[in-house]
Amino acid sequence: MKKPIYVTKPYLPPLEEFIPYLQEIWESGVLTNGGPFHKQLEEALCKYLGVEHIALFANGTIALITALQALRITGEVITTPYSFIATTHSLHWNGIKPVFSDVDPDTLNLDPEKIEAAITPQTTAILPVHCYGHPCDVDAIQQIADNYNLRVIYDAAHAFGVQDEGGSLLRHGDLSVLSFHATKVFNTFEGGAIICPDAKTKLLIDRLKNFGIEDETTVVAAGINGKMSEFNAALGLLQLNYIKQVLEHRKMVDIAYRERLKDVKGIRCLQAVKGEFSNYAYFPILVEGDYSISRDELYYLLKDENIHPRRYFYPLISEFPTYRGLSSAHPDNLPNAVDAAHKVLCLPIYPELEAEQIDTITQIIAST
Ligand code: T4K
Repeated sequence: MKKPIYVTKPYLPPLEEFIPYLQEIWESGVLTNGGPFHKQLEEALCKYLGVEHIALFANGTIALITALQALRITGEVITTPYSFIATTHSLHWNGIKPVFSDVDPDTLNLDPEKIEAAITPQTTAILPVHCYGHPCDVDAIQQIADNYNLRVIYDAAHAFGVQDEGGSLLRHGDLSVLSFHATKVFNTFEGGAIICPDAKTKLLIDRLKNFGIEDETTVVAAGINGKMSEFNAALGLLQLNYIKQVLEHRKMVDIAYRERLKDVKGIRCLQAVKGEFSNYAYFPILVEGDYSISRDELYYLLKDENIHPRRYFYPLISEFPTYRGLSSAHPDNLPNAVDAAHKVLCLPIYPELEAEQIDTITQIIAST
């Protein structure tokens, strides 16, 4: 049996480079609660991402839940069914009703033209996802939010380092939430962050992630424990030293796939994000009706060869038992999302993926 090829493989810097960080933690005895590595990682990420304020978290999901708490979001929130389940779960955990709206068939992000029809007097916010790290139509979404006095929280779990003409994509909306999970472009094993627009918001969020504690005797809010440990922060600092080469390699994989798949009938690559702005987080292809076999048949065919692409995001969030009873979850309301969920296959993409492995994957796809 050939070596398995998974959809991703976390980049791990040389182990010996992590030892000095561990020694420092051991010597200081500071393991968590905003220690020196935590502070250093915040500073380094602000610089790298080109943002002013960042609050680190134990994972992206708790960051999303806290972001909604920080803005006191209630009632209904318009969101995409075409995402990882955590997006909608973060609403559920806040007692907020998710309202699903359809995606644009080309970007697979929320279609701004559909959002307006989903607004009711109970709507308080929009929770879009920069799916696969591809930017949402941020201007159109902000326009709708301004017109209806809604807040915008971006689930930017896939969008680490993504830029647009004006700078970091993460500056848009009221808050943006990142994930640093092992499967992400930049990882701290587990981790996440909220990009905050100002120091006041960061202070509020920093308190919320630390039980609402202001000082030894003062608790100002019903916070949670969402803190990132020193271990994870140190991993982040080490990973940041390698982010440039990680992105370069991912870019090479992206280019190779596009080149090798461009003439395969029935296989459509999602439109590329402008070179210097992209993070090459995922490589989704759409298996269209004129391909020789169905998406699922191709998925199993590759699996038989020990190649493990993923059907992100199938099933849709709106199809899971927790959410399928909502009126907005009806497939007739979400035709583009339903279509994408049945066509998309995310091909393996990660820094160590070898040219030969790309050849094998694309040859199977092209010759089927
Ligand atoms: N919002 C969005 C839009 C998200 O995509 C996510 C997470 C979140 C919010 C929440 O952020 P976090 O709370 O997770 O920080 C994975 C991840 O667990 C999840 O973080 C991610 N999105 C989602 C898209 O993918 P699975 O169930 O696909 O993971 P798993 O364990 O099947 O891993 C996929 C492949 O990666 C494996 O086949 C092998 C490889 N792998 C994975 C892990 C964990 C490794 O080689 N090493 C590893 O340690 O969910």
